[in-house]
Amino acid sequence: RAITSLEIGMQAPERSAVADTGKGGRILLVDDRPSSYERLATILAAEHTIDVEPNPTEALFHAAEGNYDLLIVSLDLNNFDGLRLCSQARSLERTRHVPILAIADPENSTRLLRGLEIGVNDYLLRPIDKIELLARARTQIRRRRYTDHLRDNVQNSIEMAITDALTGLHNRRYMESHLATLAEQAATRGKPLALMILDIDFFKSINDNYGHDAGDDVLREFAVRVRKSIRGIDLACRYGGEEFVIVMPETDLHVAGMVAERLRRSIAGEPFAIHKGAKRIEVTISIGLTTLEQKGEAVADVLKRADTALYRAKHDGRNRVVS
Ligand code: GH3
Ligand code: MG
Ligand code: MG
Ligand code: MG
Repeated sequence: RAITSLEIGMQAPERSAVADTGKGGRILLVDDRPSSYERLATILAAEHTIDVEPNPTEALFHAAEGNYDLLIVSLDLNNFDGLRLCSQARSLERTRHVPILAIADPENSTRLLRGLEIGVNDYLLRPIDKIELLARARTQIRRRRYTDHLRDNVQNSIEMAITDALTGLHNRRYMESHLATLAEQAATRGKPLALMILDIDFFKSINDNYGHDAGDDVLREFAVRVRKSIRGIDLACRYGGEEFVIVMPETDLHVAGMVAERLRRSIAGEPFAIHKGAKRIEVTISIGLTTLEQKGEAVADVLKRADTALYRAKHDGRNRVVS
């Protein structure tokens, strides 16, 4: 399910981004005619930092590495094809969002039209007017910064929407939206999938004895230890207050059992430090473990089975793994 902008609380751009003058940008000027680039660079240097690169292949490399706000590309190069650079810059992930301002002689206007089709953002015809060049460069740089700012906002908001704020693990919503996909992948690839529910034992009494903040410290430290015991492809989430779920692709019951046991020991074996107070707290967890049993099994059933196993782990005395 897609996350809507309303849900992720997208914010209006900050005033500073809107009021940006577009000055102080980093511009890469691609031009191999000294008479041309010397003049352009002199004009632009009044407001920006300019690098000049005559070779489009080199330019593409610099553009991908150099964090430029704007590419200015001459389409009447002596020795190269500037259009090709424009189209390559548009298709590369690293340069896709860098605006391009093309420059051409009027007799090359068909190349300019091609450029616009390829994704050039704006153009200027020679002879270049100083004021116009500066104005168009500023406009592109301003827009570039503004869209970067929006993109960062969206990324942060998505991050927040799928992350548990206390522990930094994924949240329940994210896990639920991905579990079905992981189960489907496991089924089509004929691979096992393990899932465990972990619940901290007598967590209420940790809160009661040491305070809610100490309880929060324990949850954070618990998440740190969980992260240490799982692989990159495993999915760990905070499922509820002091309940966590770990989904392990390509893992059978035997291996998952060893992971669960190792994790249980890593919790019980090392008392937890809390912020306030020198005392370290003994913590144990109970784990209910299961695997995807057949193709197309509903993930709710898998979760239910893990929960039943967890219930038995609690009932049998806690600080144990049951599958
Ligand atoms: P059991 O061994 O049966 O799991 O006992 P328990 O005390 O862990 O279980 P119970 O479900 O009774 O208590 C869970 C407690 O977790 C109750 C709730 O106040 C606390 N809790 C839930 N979320 C948070 C949180 O974010 N921070 C803190 N400090 N406590 C939380
Ligand atoms: Mg409980
Ligand atoms: Mg508990
Ligand atoms: Mg619980």
